[in-house]
Amino acid sequence: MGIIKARPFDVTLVPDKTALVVIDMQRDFIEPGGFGATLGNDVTLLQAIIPATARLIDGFRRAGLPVIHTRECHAPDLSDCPPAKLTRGKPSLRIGDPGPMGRILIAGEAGADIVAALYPLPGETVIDKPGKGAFYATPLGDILKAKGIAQLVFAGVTTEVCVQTTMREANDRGYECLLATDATESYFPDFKKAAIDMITAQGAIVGWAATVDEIVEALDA
Ligand code: C5J
Repeated sequence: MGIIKARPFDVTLVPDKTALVVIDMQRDFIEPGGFGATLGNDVTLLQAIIPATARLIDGFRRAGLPVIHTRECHAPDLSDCPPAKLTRGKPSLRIGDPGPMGRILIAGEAGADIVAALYPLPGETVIDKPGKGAFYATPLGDILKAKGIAQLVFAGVTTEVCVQTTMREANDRGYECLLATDATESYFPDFKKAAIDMITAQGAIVGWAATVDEIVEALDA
């Protein structure tokens, strides 16, 4: 695998030690009528990264490296959703309420599933997570350890919430983290830029950033 021309400096991904983590590319965040839309957000911003994210996933599949998908969702009885999360904000529909794609952010409902264009292949790991970070209350750490993974490439939504939270969790656990800048998005473009700046500042304090083309070129090398 080649060197990636990343920010703030080049990074080399080690074959067999690298996995892709695609965060929460779910209908509830990306399609009209889901959780993101009920919070008053413009979901078309997030739809725009689907083609770049698909190219990144294809690059990992071609290289034979693991692709891990996450979904932010809760048990139907909401036993894993703290009241502080349930009552936060002023959405038109709260978590668990019935919406056009089933109950909002509930495991097994159509809205909680991953968008068709990025759907996991049989055998790929799918992690359901009740929090913003993908390590909290999930088997992700054990799965990565079993696969011998040391480096993680991140894509998905939203940049400053679930993606950045998971990158910080991973960084604290000793993983080298690289964010694919055109395969992540926020409902707030300024927040995306700020998150990437925060991640890469101070000599990659949380991790590196590179484009999908830069990453796929290295995977194909
Ligand atoms: C949010 C996420 N923004 N996946 N979830 O609530 O970033």
